[in-house]
Amino acid sequence: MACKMSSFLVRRTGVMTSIGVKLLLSYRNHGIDSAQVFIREKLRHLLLAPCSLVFDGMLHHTRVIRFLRELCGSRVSCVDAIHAPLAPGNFLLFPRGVDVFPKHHRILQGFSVGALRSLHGSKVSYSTSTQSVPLSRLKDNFIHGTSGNFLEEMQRQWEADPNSVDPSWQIFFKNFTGTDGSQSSGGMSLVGGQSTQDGLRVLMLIRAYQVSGHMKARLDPLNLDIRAVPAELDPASYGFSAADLDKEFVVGVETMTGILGTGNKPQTLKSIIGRLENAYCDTIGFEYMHIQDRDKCNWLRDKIENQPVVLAPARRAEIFDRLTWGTHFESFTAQKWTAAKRFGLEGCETLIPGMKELIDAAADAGVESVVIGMPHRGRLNVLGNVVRKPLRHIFSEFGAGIKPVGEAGTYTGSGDVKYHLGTSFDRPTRSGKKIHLSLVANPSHLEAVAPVVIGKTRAKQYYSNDKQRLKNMAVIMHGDGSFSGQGVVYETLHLSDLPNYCTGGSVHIVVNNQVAFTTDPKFSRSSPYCTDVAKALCAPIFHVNGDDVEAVTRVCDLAAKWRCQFLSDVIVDIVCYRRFGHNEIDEPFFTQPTMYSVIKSHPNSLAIYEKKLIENGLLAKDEIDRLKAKVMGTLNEEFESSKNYVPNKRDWLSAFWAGFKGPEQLSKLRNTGVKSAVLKDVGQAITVLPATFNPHKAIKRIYEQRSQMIEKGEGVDWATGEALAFGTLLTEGNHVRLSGQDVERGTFSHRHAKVHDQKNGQIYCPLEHVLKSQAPDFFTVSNSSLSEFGVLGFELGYSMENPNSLILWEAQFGDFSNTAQVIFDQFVSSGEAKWLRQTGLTVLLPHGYDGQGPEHSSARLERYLQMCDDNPFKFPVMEADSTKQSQEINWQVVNTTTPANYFHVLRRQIHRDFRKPMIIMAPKNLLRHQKCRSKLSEFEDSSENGFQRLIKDVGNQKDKDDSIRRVVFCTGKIYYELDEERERATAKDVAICRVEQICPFPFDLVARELKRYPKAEVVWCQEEPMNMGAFLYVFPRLGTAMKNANRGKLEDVKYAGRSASASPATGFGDQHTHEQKGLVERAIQKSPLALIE
Ligand SMILES: Cc1ncc(C[n+]2csc(CCOP(=O)(O)OP(=O)(O)O)c2C)c(N)n1
Ligand SMILES: [Mg+2]
Repeated sequence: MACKMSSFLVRRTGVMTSIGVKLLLSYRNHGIDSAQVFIREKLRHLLLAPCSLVFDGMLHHTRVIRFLRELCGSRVSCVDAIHAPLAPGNFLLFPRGVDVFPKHHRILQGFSVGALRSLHGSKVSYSTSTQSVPLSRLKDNFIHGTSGNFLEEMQRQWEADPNSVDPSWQIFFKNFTGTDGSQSSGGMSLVGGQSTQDGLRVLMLIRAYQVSGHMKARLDPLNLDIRAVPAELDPASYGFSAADLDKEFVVGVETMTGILGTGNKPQTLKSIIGRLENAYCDTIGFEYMHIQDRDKCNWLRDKIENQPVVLAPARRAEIFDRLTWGTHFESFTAQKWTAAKRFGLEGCETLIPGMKELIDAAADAGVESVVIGMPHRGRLNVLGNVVRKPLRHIFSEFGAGIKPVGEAGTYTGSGDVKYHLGTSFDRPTRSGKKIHLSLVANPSHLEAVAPVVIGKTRAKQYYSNDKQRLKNMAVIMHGDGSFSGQGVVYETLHLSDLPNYCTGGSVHIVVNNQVAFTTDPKFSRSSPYCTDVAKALCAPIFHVNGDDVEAVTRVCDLAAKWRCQFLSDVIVDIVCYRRFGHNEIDEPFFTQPTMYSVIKSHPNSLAIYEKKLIENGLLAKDEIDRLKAKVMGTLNEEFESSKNYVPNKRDWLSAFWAGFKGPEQLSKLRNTGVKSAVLKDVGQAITVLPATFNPHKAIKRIYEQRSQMIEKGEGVDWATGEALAFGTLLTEGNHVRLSGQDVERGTFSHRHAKVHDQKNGQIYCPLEHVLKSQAPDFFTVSNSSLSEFGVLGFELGYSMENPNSLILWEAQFGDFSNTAQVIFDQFVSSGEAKWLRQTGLTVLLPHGYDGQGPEHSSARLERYLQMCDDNPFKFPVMEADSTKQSQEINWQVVNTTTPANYFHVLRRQIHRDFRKPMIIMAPKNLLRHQKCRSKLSEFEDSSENGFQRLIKDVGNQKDKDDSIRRVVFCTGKIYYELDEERERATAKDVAICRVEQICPFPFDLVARELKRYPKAEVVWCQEEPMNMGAFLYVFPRLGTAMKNANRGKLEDVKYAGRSASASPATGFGDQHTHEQKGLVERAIQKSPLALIE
């Protein structure tokens, strides 16, 4: 039936509605961008036509509406109901979606034709469907009742004359009917009786499986997690009955793969449903329809909907062998060490064959090295069976926990429990390759290791020139409770596609035993799946029943392939159970009686697989027995060998670390100064912008000033000093990387490491051009995501890979670093002691009281000092360069007050044969302070230059000075305020000494200064409250130095600073000034200070 011109509104509406269907599909499947392309390509000519067009609510998405408005201006409006006739040339968008819009919008459902008729009279016409369940009565939220009618009308038109409809619809109908239109017979029965409505109904059913099939999958091995099957998976919802099962349908769609691929022949409804059930509702639940990229969805659809290959017997034997290893490792250790905590894998033994499959597949795709992070659960099993740490070594650790023998017999650290230790080995793969696996040591703090793993992976990619990110890959394991509960998971996931943090995607495996310690999932997360957080990244999620080992290996293989194909994250969620308590000594029946009564009689996955193989004749019984005997034999042999096993020196030295020293091997400090010519060259490179570049005029001025500093050799400011340190390290072959929030410009607008061309937006980074043809990323400065925990963890992991690099993380303000406290406590301050892994990670924490209130004044210096492991009461034996003291300490805390000293301390990080983390209290107001300047000569290579742990009073050079009535020790920027007050008060008899390195404490230099002023009153001055800042760290050490110098005792030390306080600083500006002035005056005042009470 041809459409009459007089019914233009319906016709147009019909066209638009039908296009709307396609648009919505496009939008749903591939996202807004794809939908916009569709609109641009397919609708533009219609939108520009001078006629009224109605979008009946498909285009409800605000971005689509905004986009249409951009395209068509004010002709587009969005209304709740039609109140007036449509003016020609106007568009009307009205919402209709059932589950998208509030209830009151529902009244709009199905009203289009009626409403339009009332407004436009007989111009509006529609035909009644002859189908048993017309589309017009379907409740689907995107096929509106009227849409079906219009679509049918258009189909009839197309049947009468294919060229009468838009070419895109010609293809659409052709695909749906399997004919080219001209041979159609009345529009209804085309292939096996298929009409457009039928086609749409089948399409909707298929889509429902793709979207929600996982809800029906048999995921829980215990069968306790009873989930309601979504109504949309019921064919009856689309009007299908048993009578339809044998009807044939063609469901090919140009842009799809799998069941919807155009290559499909006519299929009966039964066979379509069968395929869908197999693909989506068996023991794997695929969640991927949230991915907004058509190619990725198609890639997955192809793998999911086309049946998995039947495994060859050899593959089955291999899986069985691997599962036997995974299972017997646990039972063997359980039997040998009945009372030991090992956080066994029982209930998820299929993880072992799964991981091996993953690694094999990754190796086949070109991966050469895998960095692994994982929690306690199953760690020993993974170490032994996957990473291939010698079993005898693991078994030996079950004993008394032998201290390994260091090179000189002492560097053994304080150690850690066996299920936290890291290691690395080369594992042979199925295809005969070798793949390097390193398991990163981790603390008990769940998920904290995740960013460390990706940082290390990124570093490996950098050092191996792995530009495609194919050679090095991260695999991170999680528990169900921690994956959904810990925020650092989200922080880590969000680094995955950032240019300077991307690792080409990680494979995540969740050992989802459906419990967290004693807490059930319903009390530990608000989302249906523990993996839902990953949907934010558009990562595919494969839920798999942990009892089905072949399914587990299949998804692990698919995950590796996905990662290597699309270089983005992917999640495997192994739904399993925990056979015992949280650990082996725990009683699970206390809290999960129902679950554990099922678990008690539940066979393990090996028994299930063995039964299946035997019953189906898939593997011979004697083959099975042979494999089992082999595994048990090896376990017994390793156990015997473990009895006399003495571990070698720790394997902490990877190739890059060869030659680096432990504390018992004294390292020499090299000079940190730089030859004047090099300084000039680097100085030039970092202060000159290309002639054609158009910087902001303020930046131009800054760069000109920097250039002057280098040229004149004086007045070098903080940012220039820092850039000189970075630049000179680069010339010496060291990689430099600075990351953190807004570090490129610098929070305080002082660094301007990257300059933006004001005309074309191009970016120039002078430090990227210090060397001729400098390699990309050799110098990296990068703004990070707004994360501290995640990003600091990342940089830590990065820093551990190669010592010939200066890796820095800067906090926006120092106190924001407390959201990364786990990384400081568990890794940076204690990692070397626990795991013998060194790092020279350098942390810049802006600190200083300048009236900005409680949250922007203090970097919580006291916390970092509290974690220092030197003895406050012992005066150490110090050699000239104090290197031994630095080698023995766990980390360094410094608060430098001159650009030159900052330069030297940064360079010192590299110019020694060991690595130590360094926490720097970074200045704020010193960045522009006129007195906080250095001469270029102070950066030069000379015997006088180098990092000064303590800067003695600049005005007092005598070896002994009886005239000084007070010596004030302080640290940081308060020095400049004290100096100013001293000048104001003409208090020449006060000496001020700056403790630049607070930890390790410069006992020797403090004692030297104490001796220099034998009559002086000893004062510690600080701007922080008494319970904060350096005071509590310095106080006992100052006492020890006084005793050593014969200058009195601890009680003689006086204090000039703020009183103890809960909040780090006042929020009232006047109060701040009053307090600050008061403490500085007290430190300089004529009369002696009172003793501390
Ligand atoms: C950050 C953190 N909080 C608390 C704990 C204490 N804890 C250890 S294991 C555990 C349960 C972990 O549950 P899940 O992530 O599901 O792993 P599972 O033990 O079940 O394998 C808890 C709460 C911890 N280790 N780390
Ligand atoms: Mg759990």
